Amino acid sequence: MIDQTIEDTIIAVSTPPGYGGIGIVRLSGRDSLKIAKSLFRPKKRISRVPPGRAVLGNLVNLESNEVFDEAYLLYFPAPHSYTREDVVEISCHGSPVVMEEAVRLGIKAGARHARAGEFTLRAYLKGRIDIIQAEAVDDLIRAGTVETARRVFGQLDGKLSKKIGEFRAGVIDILAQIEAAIEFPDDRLFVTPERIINSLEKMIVLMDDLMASYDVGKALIEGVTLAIAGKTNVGKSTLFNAILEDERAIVTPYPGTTRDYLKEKIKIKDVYFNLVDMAGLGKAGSSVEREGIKRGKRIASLAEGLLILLDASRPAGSEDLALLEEFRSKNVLILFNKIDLGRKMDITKIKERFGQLPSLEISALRGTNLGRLKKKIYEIFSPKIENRENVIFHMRQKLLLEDVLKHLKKGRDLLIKGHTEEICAEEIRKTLLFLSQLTGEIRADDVIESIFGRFCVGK
Ligand SMILES: Nc1nc2c(ncn2[C@@H]2O[C@H](COP(=O)(O)OP(=O)(O)O)[C@@H](O)[C@H]2O)c(=O)[nH]1
Ligand SMILES: [Mg+2]
Repeated sequence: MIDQTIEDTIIAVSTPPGYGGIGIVRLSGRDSLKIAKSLFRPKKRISRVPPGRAVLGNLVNLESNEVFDEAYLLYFPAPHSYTREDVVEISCHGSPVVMEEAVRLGIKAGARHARAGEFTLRAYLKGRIDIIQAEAVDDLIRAGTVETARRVFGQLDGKLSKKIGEFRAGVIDILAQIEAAIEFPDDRLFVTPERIINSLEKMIVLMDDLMASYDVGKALIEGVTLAIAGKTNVGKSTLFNAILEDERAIVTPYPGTTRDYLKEKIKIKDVYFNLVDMAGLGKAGSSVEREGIKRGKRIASLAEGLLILLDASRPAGSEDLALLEEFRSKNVLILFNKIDLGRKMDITKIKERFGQLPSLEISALRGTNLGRLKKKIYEIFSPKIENRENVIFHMRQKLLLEDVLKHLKKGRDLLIKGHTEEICAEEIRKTLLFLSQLTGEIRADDVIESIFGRFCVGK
């Protein structure tokens, strides 16, 4: 399917849908220029279209000889283009009808409408970029912060691919060492099992670290999920609204008002947080409430961070303490709410008992300490990029790295247990397959479809 259609010349609007100052219609494939000429007429007579230079002209329906816009045409001959094929970009006014008419005329002249992500797919199929870089194209377009964009661009630029290439070279080097050990058993001095184990160990540490970066990558792309947990009526919905600066959740003095959960994105500095308000995690009054609590517990256990809210105007109850106990090993910030009503809770005692957990006193209703709260949220829960050189952003990448690691570790363990180098080499060789899938050197069409299917048309 993919191979059958790569010979077609494709066309699509590459700017987002809707009205804009300018809009771009893009063509790729061997007939791009010929087809473009069937709907574009240069203002000045030219013998040939110069590569990479804007040519001013008109968009015209040649059959009726009607001009419908003024436009620039840019021609990028293969292989110096986004797709490595002949590419033409026509910049006209950002009018949906004008652009659609240009696409219609292009199709009439022999082009085919491009599918989602097909321009980038061709860049991959023609070998200009690998799959990791292709994934990064879409991530870059969707990046929510400049920090994320900067990281993603590094991947688009080939940083992660280079790292994977180094891993592969490392694996091949280890395999070569093993071969040497097998072939020249007398030269044990140089290639001892210990030395091979050592090389494997180093590699495992580096890969483990890269795999662990998925948490950071996911947080950068999707935002950090922060759930507000606490028993009913402690002020969760009030706090949710106060942080959002919006009356998003319903607040009433009656316990059990919030039964389902609400999720909203907020940005603190350069990080997105997905804030979740939910039902109180305490005793349920009704079956609806019980379901809400069940969901709430699941959300709380899946969230990257928890704001555990306590009503400090009342003494701590067993439900409060149970909640703190249940989630104390998670990334938690304890919030003592309703301090405007005075402190009846033994805050010092709770702080002592859960000493490792950070806490803050607030009034969600009055807005007391909300600025400090946001600062703390950022400090505690923002993704810890530190000085990581590479971050992975996709589950696909993580799963393949997991496969690689599994076989590396197995190979190492076999040697440790005293098995032969041959058996160890067999395990290690298996990692090469997964490394090739990671960069897309080995093509899997279902993977390709799922990656490029996420793209927009025209990219
Ligand atoms: N005095 C005071 N009342 C608050 C504060 N936060 C929430 N409340 C009140 O507590 C009640 C329950 O609040 P709500 O946000 O619905 O609690 P939830 O059940 O945890 O979502 C409402 O009457 C709120 O106005 C606060 O900081 N101070
Ligand atoms: Mg509520």
